[in-house]
Amino acid sequence: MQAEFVTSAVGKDQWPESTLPEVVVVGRSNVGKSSFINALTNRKRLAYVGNTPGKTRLINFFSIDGKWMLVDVPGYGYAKMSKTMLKKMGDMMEEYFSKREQLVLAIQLVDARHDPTQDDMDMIDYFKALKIPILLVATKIDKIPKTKRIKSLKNISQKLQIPLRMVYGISSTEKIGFEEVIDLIEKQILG
Ligand SMILES: Nc1nc2c(ncn2[C@@H]2O[C@H](COP(=O)(O)OP(=O)(O)O)[C@@H](O)[C@H]2O)c(=O)[nH]1
Ligand SMILES: [Mg+2]
Repeated sequence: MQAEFVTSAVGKDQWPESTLPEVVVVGRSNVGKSSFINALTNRKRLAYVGNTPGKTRLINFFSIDGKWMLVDVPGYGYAKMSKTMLKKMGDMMEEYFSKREQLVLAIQLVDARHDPTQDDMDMIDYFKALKIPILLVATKIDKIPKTKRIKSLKNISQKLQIPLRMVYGISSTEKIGFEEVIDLIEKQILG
């Protein structure tokens, strides 16, 4: 997979002038979003790992194989952010989710070890309301014993009301689960 940074944007006027299908990656701060993007694209520092949570406050666009765009938005649920900043980021993301016509898939990351948070549920409800297809990715699956992984995916599927076939477990550190995720993204892009 050939990934290339295209641009960062705050508002609509800065979104790239492209008609490629877009896949957005969302999740709570520290869920492993940057690690996921790097592992998916085989790049060490395409997205920054382990930086101050909530520091990446822009929408970042990456072109993948010249065929589609991977879109990275700020992590949510970071408690130490001011109300003003939260509102600004919320508005920025809402504008993107609701107005970007070529958005074909939302990859929602949740931590495989825990129940989804209220923020996760709100995010999912929002995508459902906008009729944006959702792929749920449970991160850090390496931290769960192999025999308990299915149970964890089933729990997430049930709590978020997403069919199990749209729930995948991945590990960015052990590079588990990425082929399946890539297959699904490609299917979704082909429509
Ligand atoms: N064990 C394990 N740790 C991970 C995995 N993905 C991310 N991490 C760790 O979780 C922390 C947050 O990761 P990061 O990618 O920066 O999360 P982000 O805030 O969502 O972008 C870092 O310490 C990562 O090394 C994973 O698949 N397995
Ligand atoms: Mg990050």
